[in-house]
Amino acid sequence: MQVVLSEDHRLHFPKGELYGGELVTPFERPERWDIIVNRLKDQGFEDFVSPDTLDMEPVRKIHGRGFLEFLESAWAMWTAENYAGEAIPTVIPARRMRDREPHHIDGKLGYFCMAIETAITAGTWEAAKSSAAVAQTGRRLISDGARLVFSLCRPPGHHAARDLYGGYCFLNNAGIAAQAFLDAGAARVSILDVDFHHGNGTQDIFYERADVQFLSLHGDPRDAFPHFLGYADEKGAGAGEGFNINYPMRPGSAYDIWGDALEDACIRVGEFAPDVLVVSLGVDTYKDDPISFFKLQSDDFKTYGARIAEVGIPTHFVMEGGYAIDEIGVNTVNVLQGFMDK
Ligand code: OKP
Ligand code: ZN
Repeated sequence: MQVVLSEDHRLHFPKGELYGGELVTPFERPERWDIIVNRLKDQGFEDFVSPDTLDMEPVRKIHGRGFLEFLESAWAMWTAENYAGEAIPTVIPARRMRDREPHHIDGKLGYFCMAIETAITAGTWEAAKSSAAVAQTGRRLISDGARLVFSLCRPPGHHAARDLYGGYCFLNNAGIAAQAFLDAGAARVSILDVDFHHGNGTQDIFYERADVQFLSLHGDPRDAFPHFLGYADEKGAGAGEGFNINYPMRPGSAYDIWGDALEDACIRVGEFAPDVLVVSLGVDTYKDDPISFFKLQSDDFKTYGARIAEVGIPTHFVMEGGYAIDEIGVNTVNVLQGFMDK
């Protein structure tokens, strides 16, 4: 199994995340990557591939131009104000306000943000681009014939919408990979999002498209972040009608419930018959995850990796979340080993 990764993820490490009214060390931190790499090495995976240079073309197809310009310039605009801390919005365009991009960085941050726990720092844009390049390179390896590739993206991507960042995400890595597969000749791509949180960004990007099927297993939005998307009645619109499938689940859900949702999702992927399956792989479904409420055990990750393999389609795993740091390596690699052992 080839694993694509880049040390450049370290360029993004904010000191603060607004959590419970305090600035805490972010749950999404560089150490997550180190622990996954250590587990991969322990288990004999050493086929590490560095990313190719980022191709902005698929990025521009799924993200808005103004949004990309904002991400690129946000830190410079923030420091130009002589602010002492990291870039966090304070004002949000809430209901009945105007949908216009302001000039001032305080306004721009709110305009492009979907959740304010996520700070922008000096290295954020470079790290976000390296993460997208990792996903693009995984795409190339699958197009070159691999049955399985793991793109160890960091920062994650599935909350990043066409023109929104937040939830630790800036560029939608899985979406960029899916778009690149289509650009390389694929007719259809499925994105299966098994992260605990709803992949609102990926859903948003492909909601009206028939060439990308999106399926997400996640905590019920009434109880779980991102709270404002991810209900079961969101089924796609226009040409995309029927190609968006959500599986919200209640607090405390364990593998008996989660595995049934995965079973249904795998059947739906089989019916769609994509050329490639992109898996947004978050392991925050684990029972001890500090910010999530599902109850998967470490062995369940092997079980579901094997079930995904049974779909029988070339599969590109793209890393998303997982914050039980001590077990993030075991749980992530269990999915990949479950897939390979099938
Ligand atoms: C990113 B990914 C819960 C606060 C949630 C943000 C979570 C972002 C998750 N009390 N804060 O999907 O793993
Ligand atoms: Zn998550």
